[in-house]
Amino acid sequence: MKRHKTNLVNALKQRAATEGFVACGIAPGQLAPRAGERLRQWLAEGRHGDMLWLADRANQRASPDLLWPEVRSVIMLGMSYAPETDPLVECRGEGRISVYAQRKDYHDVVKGALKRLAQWFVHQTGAEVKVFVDTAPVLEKTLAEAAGIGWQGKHSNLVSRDHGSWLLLGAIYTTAELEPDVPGRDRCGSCNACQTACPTDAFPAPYRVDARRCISYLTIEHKGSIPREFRRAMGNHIYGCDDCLAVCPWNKFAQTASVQKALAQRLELSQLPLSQLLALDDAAFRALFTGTPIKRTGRDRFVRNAAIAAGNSGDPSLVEPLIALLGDPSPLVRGAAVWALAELDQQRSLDEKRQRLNFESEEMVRLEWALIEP
Ligand code: B12
Ligand code: SF4
Ligand code: SF4
Repeated sequence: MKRHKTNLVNALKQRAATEGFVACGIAPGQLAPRAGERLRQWLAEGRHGDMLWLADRANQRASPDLLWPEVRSVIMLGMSYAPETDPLVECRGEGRISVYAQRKDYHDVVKGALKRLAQWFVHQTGAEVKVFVDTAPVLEKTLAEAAGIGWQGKHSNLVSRDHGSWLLLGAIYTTAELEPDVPGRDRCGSCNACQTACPTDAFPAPYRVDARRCISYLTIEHKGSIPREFRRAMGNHIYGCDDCLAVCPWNKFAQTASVQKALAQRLELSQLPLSQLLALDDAAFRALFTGTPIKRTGRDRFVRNAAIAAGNSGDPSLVEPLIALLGDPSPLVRGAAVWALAELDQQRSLDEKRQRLNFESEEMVRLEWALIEP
């Protein structure tokens, strides 16, 4: 029987590779209580910010069997998205979009592959399965470590010896009883490159990211205006951030050849001029980002981010596009444009304030104007 199961797991791993997964491991259906305790502590400290959905189903997130009592094993999978260009190269006048977002939405790609693999597995075993990518109450990184495909690095993401920090994760929960792999061993050692690289000091203590300080959260998840204390530190990040991932020394083993065609990088998205992004209306936004994860954030939040990056650009040619945004229908965009214009050209912003403040009805934007002083 054991031999039969070993053959099954070997066949599963081979099949996973044909579906484009470069990593596959088995975790038990029950996580050690420590994971849940740490998750609850993280939530109690408010580190999830406005992502209330993380707290809503925290009990189910803490361990697979609390989400699905019949689960016996978790098949954890990783797909490579190793970048073709150096994500740390900054170009004046351009916006930086994180590596995972410069391609087709991984939720669709990974989910499709997971479903095909799960179907094959059901056919082989008759077991029940459920597949998850990202959005369900599942501690994917902790499970991936438990399944031996890597370890949670100090930046909290899963690091693999073969693919560095460039793996996207997915999970198949199953009622089948499979032998778990040996959990991944922490190989960060004395390295703290990711902590030093973080522009907003989002994890002064290793392994514990404060989402409220993370540029990824601020540019993608956060719906309000970007808190002032983080605006300059955002630099030209306009959608997500890879700084902590990109400096990880384990990336030297990652190969772009491991990236699936379906996840191929759209290189044109790695060098978009801010002047073009500031001018996007809804239709142009949707046309440019269709099929990518960026589309879900919506035009207003995206242009808000681009305006902040313009304020940080030192590029005087962006003054006019920012002035055009002072009359934008979205208060989120107007507010960001007020700040950015003042960063680029104090005198023009004072002139605009004199003309516009009396006509501004939105409290949030009035506050931005109020902070512009000679
Ligand atoms: C919420 C979320 C975010 C939030 C919060 C990030 C975070 N660190 O949790 C925000 C919006 C900031 C975010 C950003 C990013 N995300 Co995200 N995100 C998630 C999501 C949906 C849930 C993560 C979660 O459960 N967080 C809760 C906290 C408590 O979990 P945790 O950080 O793992 O906490 C553990 C450790 O802190 C540990 N711990 C606590 N104290 C201590 C102490 C010691 C000593 C040790 C050893 C451990 C330890 O225990 C905790 C519980 O296990 C997952 C998908 C999923 N369902 O898992 C994707 C996911 C983690 N994100 C992913 C990605 C790619 C990113 C970004 C790189 C995107 C980008 N380029 O902008 C950034 C990276 C930022 C970063 N450094 O984390 C990938 C990561 C893949 C990987 N290789 O790990 C995931 C798995 C999505 C996927 N399916 O691939 N994300
Ligand atoms: S994604 Fe960027 S802001 Fe967030 S923790 Fe990593 S380096 Fe810091
Ligand atoms: S950069 Fe260094 S500390 Fe951070 S995850 Fe990679 S190896 Fe670990």
